[in-house]
Amino acid sequence: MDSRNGSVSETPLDAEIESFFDSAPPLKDSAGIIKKLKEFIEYNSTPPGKGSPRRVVCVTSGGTTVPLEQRCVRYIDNFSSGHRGATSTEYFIKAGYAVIFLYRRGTFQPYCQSLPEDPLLECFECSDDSTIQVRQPHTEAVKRAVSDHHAAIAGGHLLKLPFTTIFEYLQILQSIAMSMKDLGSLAVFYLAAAVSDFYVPWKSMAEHKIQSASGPLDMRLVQVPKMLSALKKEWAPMAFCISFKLETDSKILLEKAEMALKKYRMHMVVANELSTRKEEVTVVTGNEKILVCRDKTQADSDVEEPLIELIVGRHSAYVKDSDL
Ligand code: 9Z3
Repeated sequence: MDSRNGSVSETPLDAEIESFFDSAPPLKDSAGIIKKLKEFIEYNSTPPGKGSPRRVVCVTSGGTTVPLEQRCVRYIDNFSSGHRGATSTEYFIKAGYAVIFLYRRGTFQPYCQSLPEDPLLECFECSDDSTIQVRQPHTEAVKRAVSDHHAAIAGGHLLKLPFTTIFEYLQILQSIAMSMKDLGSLAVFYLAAAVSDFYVPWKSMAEHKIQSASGPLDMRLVQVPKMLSALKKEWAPMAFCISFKLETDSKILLEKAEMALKKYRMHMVVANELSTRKEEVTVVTGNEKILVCRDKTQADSDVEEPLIELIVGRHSAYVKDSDL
């Protein structure tokens, strides 16, 4: 029996997923996260002023870590700066969506693109009377970042939830999906986070720092169960789902993306190659492959703007179809 949703597990996949969650370390402040999600979704389902319910998108961003020790000193990481997720979040909000931003701690944040790498130390200075002020070249960028970010949070358009490990990521994703279930087709998943394929189960993980004196390290990683199937089948079956496929070998990229589309019954798979990911992506759907490019005539353009425009259009058609 799955204690989380009361359903009986029949397939091996369900059993794998159940065992992943059962053996994961307990999520810190799980009740607090669920409360925040409930309030955010309730607020956006009946926004003030008798507006119609807002569409809600869960944007995942950044890479998950796989701890090698329970008192973690070492871990395996997945590459992702968080740029795709943070930028896409801004465009979704601009298009009227409420965004649940599930992000890796320390990665790019929405509205902070124009800030320098170390904003606190580079943007601010102490004046003679000890007040803190923004340094001249950064004034506009800081104003924009702070006001847009605060407006998104205060207006109930943005909820930010951080993760570090694969355990935290999947536990929070499950809570988000289950809280979004009742939104039906108004719910969207935009899964840009780079998620580990392999992990060390908590129970077989060394408690203390692994000692190098014992010679070469021999360690068994097991496969992370395919949560996209659970998301589609059980957690939020009516949601519009977009996953990402990342490869470094362009020859296999589209084939792998098509496989993912079919296997996990995604509505769209965004295929990208590591070295060109900021220039172009190919959106794979059931019957199309759509190349989406950054407008190269504009220096500060990005590929996320046309990508989110395409997704919003397709999602609108999906919502309309589901209403019939
Ligand atoms: C992506 O492919 C993202 O577009 C990037 C964005 C991580 C490349 P950045 O954060 O880069 O802007 O630096 N995300 C998904 C990567 C992934 O792990 N996909 C899995 C796979 O390819 C499926 S969930 O097998």
